[in-house]
Amino acid sequence: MELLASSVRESVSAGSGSLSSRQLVDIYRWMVLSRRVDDREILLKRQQKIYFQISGAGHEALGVGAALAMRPGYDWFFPYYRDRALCLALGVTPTEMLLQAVGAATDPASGGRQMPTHYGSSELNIVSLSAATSTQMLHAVGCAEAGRYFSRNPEAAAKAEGDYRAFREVKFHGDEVVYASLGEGSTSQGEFWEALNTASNRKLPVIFCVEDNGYAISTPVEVNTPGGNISRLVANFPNFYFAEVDGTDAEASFLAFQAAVAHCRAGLGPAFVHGHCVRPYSHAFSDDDQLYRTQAELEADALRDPLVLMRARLLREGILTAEEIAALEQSLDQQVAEAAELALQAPLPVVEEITRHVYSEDLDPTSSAFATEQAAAPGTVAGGKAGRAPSAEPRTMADLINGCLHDEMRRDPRIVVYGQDVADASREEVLAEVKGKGGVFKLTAGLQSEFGSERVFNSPLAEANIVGRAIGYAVRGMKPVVEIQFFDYIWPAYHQIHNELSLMRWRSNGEWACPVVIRVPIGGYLTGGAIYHSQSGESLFTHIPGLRVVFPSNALDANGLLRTAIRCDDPVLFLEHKRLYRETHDRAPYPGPEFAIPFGKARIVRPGADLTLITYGALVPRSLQAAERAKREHNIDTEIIDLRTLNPYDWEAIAESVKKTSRVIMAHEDMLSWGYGAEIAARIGDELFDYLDAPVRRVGALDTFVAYQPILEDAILPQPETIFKAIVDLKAF
Ligand SMILES: Cc1ncc(C[n+]2csc(CCOP(=O)(O)OP(=O)(O)O)c2C)c(N)n1
Ligand SMILES: [Mg+2]
Repeated sequence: MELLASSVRESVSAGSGSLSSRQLVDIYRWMVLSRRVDDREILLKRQQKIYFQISGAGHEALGVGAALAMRPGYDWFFPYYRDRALCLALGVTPTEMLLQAVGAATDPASGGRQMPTHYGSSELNIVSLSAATSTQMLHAVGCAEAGRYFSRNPEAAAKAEGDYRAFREVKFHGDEVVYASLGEGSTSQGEFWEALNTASNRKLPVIFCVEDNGYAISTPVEVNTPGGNISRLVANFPNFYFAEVDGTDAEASFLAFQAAVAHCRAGLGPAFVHGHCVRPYSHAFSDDDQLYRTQAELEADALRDPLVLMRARLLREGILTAEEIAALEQSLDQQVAEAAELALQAPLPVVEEITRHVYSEDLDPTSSAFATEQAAAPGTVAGGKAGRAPSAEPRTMADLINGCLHDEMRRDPRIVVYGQDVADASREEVLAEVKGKGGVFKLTAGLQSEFGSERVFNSPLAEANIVGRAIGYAVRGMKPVVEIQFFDYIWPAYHQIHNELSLMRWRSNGEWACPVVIRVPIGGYLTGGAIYHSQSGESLFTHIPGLRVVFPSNALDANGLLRTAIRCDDPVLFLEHKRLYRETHDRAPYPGPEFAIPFGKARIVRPGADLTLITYGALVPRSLQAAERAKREHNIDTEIIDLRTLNPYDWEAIAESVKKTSRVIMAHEDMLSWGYGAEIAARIGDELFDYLDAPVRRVGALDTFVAYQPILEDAILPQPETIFKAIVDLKAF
């Protein structure tokens, strides 16, 4: 079967125009195979041997047409759940599909973690897909950017020891194309438009395929698409090749994809293939389309079933007889029945393995490999703009982050930096006259000037675009170190962070990973920052398995932790407190280009015997002030633990201190209720109860947003006074 597909692929991709009889038979074979796998799954679902079913019925002609115009393992694929025929024709076997349906341990796409039709194959370049509609559009864009980057900078693909590169396989081809598909309903998602934006602007070789079956579950096309036709809406995007085809006609579909591929391979820009197809089955097994579609409409659709149409053509043109078609279909039935038998006998996943691949098993950021704090000699090596001449002068957190970015970019050609306003200037020519911006907080200043616009550039003003593309870059082995301009505006990217970035490794059972670094200025105490420039909210991210969350409180820690974040193999949210960027008290000399701090190692900021105060970020200096006052005025000796990383966090340091002091305050800037401290307090209560002489206390902001007027801001956010009172109070308990 696979051999036949490749023979079709080779002869038709030579640009021969219409298809031969043999090729049409092969296409019919793929289409029927796809439908038969669906029908088998439906049977298994009725028998309660599988747990979910969604079919690719009606989309087969479009999928086979696309697959035959492209090359598996060479081109890249971001399909969606209707793409069964596409994936079969690319080389996923019916057995592999059914292994996923039964949730087998040997399901190669997810090891029993994902629903059926959530494909993924590193061999075929099919990137693990989620159930979220449209997120993959942005991954496809980043993937195309990475392919272009590697083909222009092949030396960047070289394996390197000592960081994530040792574990990321890189393959690329100068003329590769990237396929990304979705339903017409899903084109309503912003991510679809954000992807068109960047693919168009950067002339990327992405083929966007809209599989338009007229419905999004029960919602008809005109509700999602003004005017009812997506082709009309996208027609003005520059650099695109556009095709609108009858997606029930395999030959027309194939020819559209062939032209789209030619446009993309030639480097002319992206392509948009809009295929009109049908949905002969309900949305999914659990849906009943007779509740919202008339009988007449269903009957009209049945006449456009791509299998019916192709069968009629084969008969009409005398390519196959009815008996030959029956024999072919019977052999496919047999093949699928055997595949189902194999799947039903396959071993099931073992419960003990379920936490595997939440994080990298190859590179542990808590390990001693990242403990180079002692080895590095402060002040001996200059870091980027922060100190071109070697100097032991203390520098701010902003300087040491900037210096780390410079040094890491010099060391690792796979790093790209992008985000809103991070470039010195998008119009490079102006840099002859002006200094350049380099970020609203200047954290990325000078990076574009040193490393060029291919590695450091501005993104559109769209946060999901920034993170979604980073996922696509990273699955190719690149290291995007992106910036979200303000934590307050991270929310459009939360879907990508929660459902894609942090999940990629686990949901693909370790097959795919996207170790991205997201740098985010966070926090208040700005005097006038108000609601939309003062937010905290780290616990919403520490609650996501798969994501590392870092929150340094001083310049030196920021430098060493950012280096670990960049070199490690997990996605990292790197939170930078805006108020600490340029403080004088937390400055440090540049520690050199190999200075790294492992994750999960707290720092004892102030040793003490009476009480433990656990904190991080901007509350570290405030806690220190409070502790000094408590010592002065009440002779209370407070031990302050700066967690530095929130996931993982240093439980050993907490436990050791609590066992010593028996009194604990957990203090953070974020709102008190459901905050990060709730988890730590609960765990202390649970595991260290016997050592406690008093209840665990928490200090946090009022349960409200930060107001503009400084009197209100001061009252809302925890102050040194608040912490001081908590210390005195708890000691007296
Ligand atoms: C972000 C998101 N919202 C909602 C859903 C639930 N959902 C799954 S499929 C679907 C309809 C998709 O319709 P369309 O894009 O036209 O694709 P089709 O199923 O018709 O091929 C919806 C609403 C989802 N999976 N993801
Ligand atoms: Mg649809």
